[in-house]
Amino acid sequence: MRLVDSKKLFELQNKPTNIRNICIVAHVDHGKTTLADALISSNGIISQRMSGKLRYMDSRPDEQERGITMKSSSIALYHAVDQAEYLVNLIDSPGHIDFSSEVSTAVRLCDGAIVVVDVVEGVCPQTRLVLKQAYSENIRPVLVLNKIDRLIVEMKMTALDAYVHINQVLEQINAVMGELFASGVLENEENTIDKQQLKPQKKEDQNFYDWTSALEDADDSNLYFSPEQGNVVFASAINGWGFTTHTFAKLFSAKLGVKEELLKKVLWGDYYLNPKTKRFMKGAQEKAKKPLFVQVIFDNLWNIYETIILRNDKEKVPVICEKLGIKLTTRDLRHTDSRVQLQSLMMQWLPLSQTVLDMVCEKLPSPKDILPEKVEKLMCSRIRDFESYLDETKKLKDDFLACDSSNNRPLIIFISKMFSIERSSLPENKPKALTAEEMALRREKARQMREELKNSANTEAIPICKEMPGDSPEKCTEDEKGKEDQEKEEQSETAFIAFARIFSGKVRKGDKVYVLGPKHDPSQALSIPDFKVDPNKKLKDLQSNEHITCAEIKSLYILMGRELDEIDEAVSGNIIGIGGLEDHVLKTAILSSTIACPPFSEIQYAAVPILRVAIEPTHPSDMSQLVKGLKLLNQSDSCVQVLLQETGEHVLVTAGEVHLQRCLEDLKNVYAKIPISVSEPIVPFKETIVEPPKIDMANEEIDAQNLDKGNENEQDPVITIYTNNKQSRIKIRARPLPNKITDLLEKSSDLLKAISQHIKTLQGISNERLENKLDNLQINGETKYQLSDRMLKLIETFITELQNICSNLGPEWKDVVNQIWSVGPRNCGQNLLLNQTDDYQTKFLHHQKVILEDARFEYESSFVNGFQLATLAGPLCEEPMMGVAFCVEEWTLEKNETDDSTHSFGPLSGQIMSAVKEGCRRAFQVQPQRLMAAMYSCDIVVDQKVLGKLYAALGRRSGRVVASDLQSGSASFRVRALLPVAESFRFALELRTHTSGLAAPQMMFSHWEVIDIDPFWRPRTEEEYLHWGEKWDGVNRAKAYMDAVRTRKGLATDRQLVTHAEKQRTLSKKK
Ligand SMILES: Nc1nc2c(ncn2[C@@H]2O[C@H](COP(=O)(O)OP(=O)(O)OP(=O)(O)O)[C@@H](O)[C@H]2O)c(=O)[nH]1
Ligand SMILES: [Mg+2]
Repeated sequence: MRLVDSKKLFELQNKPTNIRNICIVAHVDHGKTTLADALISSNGIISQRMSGKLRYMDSRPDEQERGITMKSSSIALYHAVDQAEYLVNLIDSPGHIDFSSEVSTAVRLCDGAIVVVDVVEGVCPQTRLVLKQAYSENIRPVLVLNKIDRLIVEMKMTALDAYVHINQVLEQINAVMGELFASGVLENEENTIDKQQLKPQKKEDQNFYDWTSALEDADDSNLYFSPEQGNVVFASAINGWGFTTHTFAKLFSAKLGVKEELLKKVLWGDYYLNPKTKRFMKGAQEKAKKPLFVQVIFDNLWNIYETIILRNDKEKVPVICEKLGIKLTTRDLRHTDSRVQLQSLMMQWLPLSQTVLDMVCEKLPSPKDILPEKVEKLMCSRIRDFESYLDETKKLKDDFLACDSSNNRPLIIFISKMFSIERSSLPENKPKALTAEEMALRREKARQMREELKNSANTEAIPICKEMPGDSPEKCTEDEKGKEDQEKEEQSETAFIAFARIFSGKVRKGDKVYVLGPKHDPSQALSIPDFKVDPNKKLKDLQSNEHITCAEIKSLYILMGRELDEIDEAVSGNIIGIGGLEDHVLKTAILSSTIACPPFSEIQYAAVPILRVAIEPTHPSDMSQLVKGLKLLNQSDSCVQVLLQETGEHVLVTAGEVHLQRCLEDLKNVYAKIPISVSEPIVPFKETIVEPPKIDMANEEIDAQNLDKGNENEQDPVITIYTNNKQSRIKIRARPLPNKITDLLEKSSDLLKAISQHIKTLQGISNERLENKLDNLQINGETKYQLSDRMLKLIETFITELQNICSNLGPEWKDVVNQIWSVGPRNCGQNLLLNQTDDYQTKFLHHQKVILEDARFEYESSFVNGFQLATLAGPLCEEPMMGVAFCVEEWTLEKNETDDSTHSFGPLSGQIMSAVKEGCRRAFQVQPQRLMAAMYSCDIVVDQKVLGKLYAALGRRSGRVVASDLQSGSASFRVRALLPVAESFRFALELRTHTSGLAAPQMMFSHWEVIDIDPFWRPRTEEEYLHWGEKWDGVNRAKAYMDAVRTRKGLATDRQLVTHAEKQRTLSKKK
């Protein structure tokens, strides 16, 4: 039974200083949901006995079945520390890498985080990831070292060994924090120096900056986890206990006759108790003494576990209870399962929920404590500077900091995701509990009916009617039936609830608010005089340049895990659910009373959606249902992408296999409710070129002599191509781009995209007569074709970085910075178009307004588009290119007075585009071509017994092991491997079956890697002929991938379908 009703929670909502918004984050299976169970049971929402077994926050059937969390969900808990009452909004997040986007959306709403670490497994990849996420969102973490019982029961460690082991784990975690801190400080310093440099400098010596001092000056005292500070809980979530050293300081201060404060300091660390002097001394390790922590805490703990669990000594249980001053019920004492006894004993002695919630309330900040840095980070994206906002927007910073709900404060609500729920389970649609009077009335009615039935003569003929009078079905007219059906249809529909946090102001049911989309630009909207938003427009009615709608708040809820409690209003600082916004919000948005509010910076997702499948309804007539379902699925999941290909295929892009399965389940059962067929996974590839190989496939050096000359038709690497009307001649050469440049391009994709956008605007202006257009472009004294200071700064950094890289490369790369003409595909990819002509000028990175008097300028955008098209679909199998530089060595354009030829070949711009595209493809084809495969990095913890099987499975799938370490104190290995995505399907399943469930991989997209096999390979050198003969018909992995893609896309392959053709004969004989 719930101990605290929603009225009390609602009351607490109004005191932001006593609110804690926190999430539980960790690596998969480290015990987040089990910990959440323990915390929830303290509020009586689930019984203590069921805590750890129920996994209440895993409300989906598939979550329960698989035993992993897939969606993050929030629950409001009540907690009292001394006299103060707190409201804790607790979000349980998934740990599986496929669902890391759910962690990002949860972290965005919180001020603090509980980081759970399994002490046996220690720091795992996701532990790092979540710590990084928490750090970058300015969230304060506390630590729970979970599963300490495993050290005793499974690992059979002694108390001292366990202490040493835990020390190491703690050190690992703190090392991660240290790394994050150092990189964060340096980044901040860089920004401040930039700002200082922008200001006029007075002293000359300001140019000199001491980097080392930045790290030394920065305060990191609160950063690390240390038991003496009370931000580390030692726990076993499954057994329901947990403590900090402060808990024991309190318990033992009277017993030992020592002050609590002193005990707090010496309980953790290298201290021991000198029995003679009765004093605490330093240097336990040196003198081979037992540290105080082991002596006072762990020895007792070990004693209890050994007695109850390992020796199952039933008689000792009452003795222990008496010593600890705990009373167990007779039912517990008689229970045959010793774990039950242990659990109820430990739960009473060291209640986990109390320890953790106390720590949360004491150590984690309230919404009022939001830091100015965090506010600025929320308000600005990477290429936006806070100072560049208009005053109205800048003023909002104070409102964020005040976290106040008085009427003069603007309303600012951030929605981090939309989650779906069956409409029938919304509180307003649930049958309401009857009041005592209503029940009495019903009883009376029922009694009357019974009497009537008794009195009537022919009782048997009248069917016993269970419905209330007036509800009988006979009375339903056709009309009403139709209505009912309609209602039913609506009932079965899913409703979307916005998962939101109020940062400022107060929201009431029925309020009208602006919904600001993620692309909203406050400066632009504010600069338009009399800016109005059409109140009837919904998200689907908006034009591409509109990002604001008006919406009414239909319902507000307190989130209670599986349930929702309806409320009428909510104030700043709270995490709430908002209903009725499905037509206004796709995934994230801001609700505000002012359009000056900027959209929040984009949430950084760790997992890249990479796994694609094409889906179609099993019955073609269900197509519209499918489309509707896909739309809902897209809205409900921040990581999924739904695409409609040019071919008409519906493609679903997900983060991994588990994510895909969840999406398909949702689609089949909730959103579309139709049977669907799913294609085999579509694996993305990239196409690239490499330097000519020096070693052949037989591992022999290739030189001029042993190359089979007759077979070779070396082509000139420079391709000359003409437009169809021969008016323009273009010479193009393709070169493999050095890795460092590719990496830089990848890193700066958002910047490059912004530059391309800018250049397009410039071109637009110049094409349409600049003079006429200029007036329209003036916005607030700033012209649109001027880049912001921040952009200029970013471009400058990019140029310096690129120049640094190029100066270490060969002479052909020396002048890349000035030669860049475009990047592709889609203006932000990892291929370059370089202008190496003598007489044509381009300025990509030099962003000035360029209006050339050159006749070719008019066709420049066609030229660039040709390159974009070529890089979007390469010649191998129409997949995007990566890491290729196309150097244009010549571009001539003859003046053509008569327009005849233009007519017969179409407009010149089109001809140039196709000529460039064709030229790029041909230039690409004369180089050694390669496919690039997407690689997963897998992290697998395996028992040493099955290590061999894991290696074999990896080998079969062309994976390779990068590192493998023995986990300290256990017999399992942590293996890090790289595996091509194309080979990864059902890898998890295979591993599970081959290793009897002892190994489970965590796979995450890592990078693109060149498959070093020529897809068109055939023996060429003498050694290769010797090895394979002239006609080689083995399996070429690269070719197999290429052909699979080509077949899927309906392109020609060289596969021979008929090898031995023979004329068909009629076999039947005439009789
Ligand atoms: N021995 C032991 N097992 C525990 C403890 N806490 C949790 N477990 C077990 O660890 C497994 C995973 O627990 P969950 O709470 O589902 O883990 P989680 O972190 O929520 O997992 P995901 O949500 O999938 O990331 C379950 O089988 C739990 O019973 C503990 O303190 N000791
Ligand atoms: Mg979980």
